[in-house]
Amino acid sequence: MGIYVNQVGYLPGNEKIAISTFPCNFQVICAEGQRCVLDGAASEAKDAPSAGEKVYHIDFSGVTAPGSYYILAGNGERSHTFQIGDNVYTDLKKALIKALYYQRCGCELTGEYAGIYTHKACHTAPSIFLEDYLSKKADPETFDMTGGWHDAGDFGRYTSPAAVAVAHLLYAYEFFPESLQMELNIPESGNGIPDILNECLYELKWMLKMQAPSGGCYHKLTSFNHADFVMPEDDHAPFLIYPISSMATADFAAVMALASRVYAPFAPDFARDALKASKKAWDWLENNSYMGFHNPPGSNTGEYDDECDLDERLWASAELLRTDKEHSESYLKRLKEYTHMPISKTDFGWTDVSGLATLTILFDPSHSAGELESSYRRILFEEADRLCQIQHNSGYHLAMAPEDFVWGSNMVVCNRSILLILASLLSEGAAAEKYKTAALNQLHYLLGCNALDISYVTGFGENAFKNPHNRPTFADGIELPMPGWVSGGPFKAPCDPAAISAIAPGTAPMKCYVDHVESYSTNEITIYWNSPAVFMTAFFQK
Ligand code: G3I
Ligand code: 9MR
Ligand code: ZN
Repeated sequence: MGIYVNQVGYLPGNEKIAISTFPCNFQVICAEGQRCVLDGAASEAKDAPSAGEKVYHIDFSGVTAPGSYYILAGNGERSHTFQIGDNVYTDLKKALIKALYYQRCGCELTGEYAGIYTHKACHTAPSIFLEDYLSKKADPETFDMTGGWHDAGDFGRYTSPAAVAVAHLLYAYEFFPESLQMELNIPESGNGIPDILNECLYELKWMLKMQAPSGGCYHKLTSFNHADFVMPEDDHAPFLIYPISSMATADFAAVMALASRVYAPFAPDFARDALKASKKAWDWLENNSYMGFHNPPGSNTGEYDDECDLDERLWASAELLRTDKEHSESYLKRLKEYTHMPISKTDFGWTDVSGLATLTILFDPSHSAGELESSYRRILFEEADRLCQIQHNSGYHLAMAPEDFVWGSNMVVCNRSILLILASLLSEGAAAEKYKTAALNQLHYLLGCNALDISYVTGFGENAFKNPHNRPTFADGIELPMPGWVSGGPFKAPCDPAAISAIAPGTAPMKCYVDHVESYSTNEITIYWNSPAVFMTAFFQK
């Protein structure tokens, strides 16, 4: 039994709906002074199929005065305390980005910037090719592959996830620059470049090392097997350069084109290098067909396997078309071809990046895609309306059907918010409001308006999760995890031992989660689960 709210809070003018699991009369209590500022009755029952229960809506949109509040039911049940205010998501937005700094690999994190979450320089040894490692070659060629962000709770660095994470952040900056000017207290702070771009540059510079002389990009840089649960500087396994994949190459081409645009005013030399690297990757793509990736036998680091590279190629063609005006014709030709392939156009995750193509096509100020634009617009709105419909039927006002609770479901939650934000930006009046509210509902879910009454961002909310599957969190001896991390969240088919033993078979998808440090399938953190949350908060918290 419970009453669930966004534990961080609400902006004054927005719709505010708490979810109760029982019918009730309620009061909204202002925590300072314990005054009741609104009372009423919850709605009639609504089905919540993903949670396997009925729920009741408590609409308290009428409360707009800044302050701390909670909701009290007639039977004495109460919600967590939350805030109403103009800046409720300001600290959250900053922490979601700062979290990436803690993933920096190859350098020391000092107390000056990392507070208590310091670590020594890690993974600084030169790397060798996987094949040389496997054949135990006597004197293998070595490469400096240092830098970048640890992908997740593991120390691997993978090209496609890196590209997607950086893309979410750079697009967020392109859309909402006024919202992303804050300093993050990182080593580069104060150098005249917005810190979000400073942080992304750390990753992008590493990514440039992942391009082979042929123009193709290596799929990943990891040890052969995952490290034990140690601090990164205590992981001394060799980091290996795995083969090229066409997904990695296309994602690289796309994000480097985007980066060359975004960094042009701030770091012109880097912007030039990025465009050059992007075009080189494009040439490789033009000369090579699908090149997939699977781990060799015995290797268990992240696979990020993908049977289809057309969405990645689509995104690369769309980004280069927008950025590199010199070769528009060849990009447009490919963009037309990929557009007609039977692939999604509305996803924003590492497996399917097609939505990033849609985004860049629809918001390209020079409308380089010409007549193709209208079909992308139609597809975007079809998907936005489908998501609104799912929300309407979900009980929790969440655009997630039971089957959508995959590994990393919180990424799907955030990515769908991005799509709804785009629909809002492309609409006017009541339609724009409708999509905006729907996008915001996804954030409410993430921050506590869910069947487990939990905030899926560390350090934000009275009942925020505390035990991410993250090696430093386990090994650093510090009680609380770094703030600002998004958990992967409920997974309908949990598959790690910790989750399997904690979650009874038949549990409803929205409840298939355990806040346990060993649960990699429900409670890991990744760079590309934080990045869409940055996009979302940058839109709502200007
Ligand atoms: O592609 C199928 C889709 O066709 C199907 O409808 C759907 C239904 O479940 O499954 C889809 O595949 C899923 C795939 O992700 C793509 O979403 C797999 O079931 C699912 O197991 C897979 O999970 C991935 C997981 O690695 C295991 O491979 C996560 O997305 C991915 O985020 C995660 O990544 C790991 C890295 O390997 C290592 N670093 C940490 C990171 C986070 O846990
Ligand atoms: O810690 C690893 C996590 O980052 C990955 O997402 C996950 C799936 O690849 O694997 C985790 O590592 C586990 C390994 O796969 C099996 N032995 C236990 C490891 C730590 O729990
Ligand atoms: Zn490292």
